[in-house]
Amino acid sequence: MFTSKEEFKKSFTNRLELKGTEKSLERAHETLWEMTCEWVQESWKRTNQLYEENQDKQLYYMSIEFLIGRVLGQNLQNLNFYNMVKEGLDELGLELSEIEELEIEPGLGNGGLGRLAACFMDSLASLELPGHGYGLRYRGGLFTQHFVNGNQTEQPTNWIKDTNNVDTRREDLAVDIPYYGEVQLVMGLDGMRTKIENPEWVKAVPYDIPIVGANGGTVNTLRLWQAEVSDRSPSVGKEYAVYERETAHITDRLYPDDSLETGKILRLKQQYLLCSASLQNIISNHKSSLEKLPDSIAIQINDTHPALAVPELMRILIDDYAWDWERAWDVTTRTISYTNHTILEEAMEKWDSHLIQSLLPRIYLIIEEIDRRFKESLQNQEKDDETLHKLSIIENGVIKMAVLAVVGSYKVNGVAKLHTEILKKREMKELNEQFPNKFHNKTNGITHRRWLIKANQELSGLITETIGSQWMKEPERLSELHYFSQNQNFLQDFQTIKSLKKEQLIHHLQRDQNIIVDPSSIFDIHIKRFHGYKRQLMNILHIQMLYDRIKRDSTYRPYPRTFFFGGKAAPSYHFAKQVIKMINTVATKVNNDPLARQHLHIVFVENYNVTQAEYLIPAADVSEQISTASKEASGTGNMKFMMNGALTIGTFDGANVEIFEQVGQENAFVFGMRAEQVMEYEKNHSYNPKEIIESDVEIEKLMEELVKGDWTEGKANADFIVGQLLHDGDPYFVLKDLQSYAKAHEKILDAYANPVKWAEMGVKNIAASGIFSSDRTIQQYSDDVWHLTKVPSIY
Ligand code: 26Q
Repeated sequence: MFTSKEEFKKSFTNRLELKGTEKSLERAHETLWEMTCEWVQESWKRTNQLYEENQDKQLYYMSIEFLIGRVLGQNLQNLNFYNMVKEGLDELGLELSEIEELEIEPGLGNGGLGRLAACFMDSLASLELPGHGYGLRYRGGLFTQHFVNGNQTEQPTNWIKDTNNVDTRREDLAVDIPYYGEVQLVMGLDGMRTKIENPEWVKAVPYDIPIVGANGGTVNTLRLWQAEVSDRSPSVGKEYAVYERETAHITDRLYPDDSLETGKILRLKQQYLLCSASLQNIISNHKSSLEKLPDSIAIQINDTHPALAVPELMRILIDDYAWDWERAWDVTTRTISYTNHTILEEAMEKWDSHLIQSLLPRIYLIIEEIDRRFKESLQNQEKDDETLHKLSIIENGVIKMAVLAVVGSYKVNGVAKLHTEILKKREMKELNEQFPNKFHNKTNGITHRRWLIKANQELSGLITETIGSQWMKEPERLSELHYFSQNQNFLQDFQTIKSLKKEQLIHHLQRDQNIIVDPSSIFDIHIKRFHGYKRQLMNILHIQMLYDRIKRDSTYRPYPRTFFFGGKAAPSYHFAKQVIKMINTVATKVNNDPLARQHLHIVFVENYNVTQAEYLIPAADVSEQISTASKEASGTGNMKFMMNGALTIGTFDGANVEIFEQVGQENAFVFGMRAEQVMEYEKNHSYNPKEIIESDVEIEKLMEELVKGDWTEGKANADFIVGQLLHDGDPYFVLKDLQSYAKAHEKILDAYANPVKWAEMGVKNIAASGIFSSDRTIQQYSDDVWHLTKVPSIY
């Protein structure tokens, strides 16, 4: 460890020289990486020692995705070395940001759910809480997106290098996972035991990533499993080469679908590998006191993807430790808790019984028994058929993972107030009535260390100069900024920083995509996965309306705006891909029109990921959070924008509701239908988009243009978009909310015309954003669900 810049420079130069005379940026990166790893190593070891000595309760967060983003800069930041290293390198003629650019971010997640898991890891370590992650080490992360002729293309992303990876292989902790085989009863020393005969064994090897908390004192572990061939005999009747290939396949890539792709055997193999390997690993450390498991550990499952943890923990306790069912069920259901992240019916995981039965025969029997006992317990409760249907885990050959997860855990939560209410009152009403104390809300959060301190060092510096540095530890203290929303000097500094962040984004885009953007335009940013309910389509339709108005009305000359889009569509999600194609087509038309381009500019950022988000969010004036009310469980991008002083245009959906509550609706642009209205329309099937078209000339004209193909290239594209809006009944209420959205945009223009007022609103947003730090979320989980004790690091 070093204590001064001079020491760092000396040590860095010595190491660099050892690597040879050629001084490349790559070599500097390698050197800095190795040094950082060494600094982390010491604290990592010490943290683990402390946990072991104190026998502290440990939390294990199981998730099929961890979208951690780049690691080097964040670790330096949390170690409090960032500025010293930056200055030191500067003096050596090296640019830290350029070194950081060499890191390929591990894209081990699709979007919100995976990024949330990463924010939680950061908060756990920063709050000095013993909480670790279990996930999968996909060889290929989320695909790289390129546009060819306006269409999304997908290339594999390989983030793993030959040397200097972020993770360390732990061969010593490898475990074997059984797939297939037959369940048999065998006589053991203590009676009959269940055993799986002739399974196909797969070895799961863990790779550990250190999670460095604020100030570098606590370093927790993110353990990712990789599938490999086992030394045990492979399955009978399968060629070794086939077994080898199939095994490598298991953790070969992340499923690039964030909602739809179910029923795939490979996905099931992934889920079981995660659950079984993690539980074997956990249990091996608690063998001697399994009765006390709920006091010594907590397991949180991130959505239902790791819900097989319930039957797997039962299996281990019953088959490997000869427990009876009741004892095993008691311990299991006091150890596991579950977070739901969706209310979209199609995203609720269901598995074909036959598939589970054949791949995981013992697990299937346990799920069956859980279901049988649960149904038995309901028998004298006089439930109607509809209720029994909602409460069944297995029905008509289908296993409902959400029901399994609720029944098998002691706490279940939604991720924003509105979402939890919808779960309790509608989607999971019967389950909530059955288990009245199980359901609770934990509104999501984001780590302010990555999304403000790291991504916007300039703003973070200004905040510290203004209110001191305590807000970094207690982000709710950002509220002290409220007072400065009336201070002209402060507002001016805030504006200067916003312009600087815009310049930095422009520079980045110019280098990456050769796009030139007007820095004085309003930066209006819509970045997230492409999905019907997120309504990127509504955004682009509104831009078309603006274009028409500019062309038609010579008095309408609005202040210049740049509309940024960013996001990927699941490769099999055709509608989302058509929207991407359409946005690119509209962009070409608008950006090349000599008149329109003075007012409107569309920029579609290719390959949106965590790194791009770190450039985009601090530069935003306007944050687009426009999902159909009731559909977005929470959203977390909304919080990142707010914390960087952007103003939200949004619906009353997910955590937007709480954002508006915190900052006041007068400091945001709220529009559109409420969740109850949407759900009412859905229930009664009473929404007819044709009525909107017929009663609104502007929308009618827009639809005519769409039908004619004015805004699309090729007939297929027009047919798809028009088809969804007209023939499929506009399932996401795009046309219904369009005018209300347009009015909210008008208000944005009015407000922006007064720059001081605009800045004031931005500062009020920052001041009200502290509650959305994931530190608050994690503290609430710890208080209400996990009951962890802080383990102060020695620093
Ligand atoms: C399921 C089965 C097969 C293949 C893939 C999947 C799958 C994968 C990922 C299903 C869902 C996801 C991800 C869901 C997700 O990201 N949900 C988001 O979670 C955020 C964190 O809570 C919320 O803020 C968002 O509102 C929610 O959409």
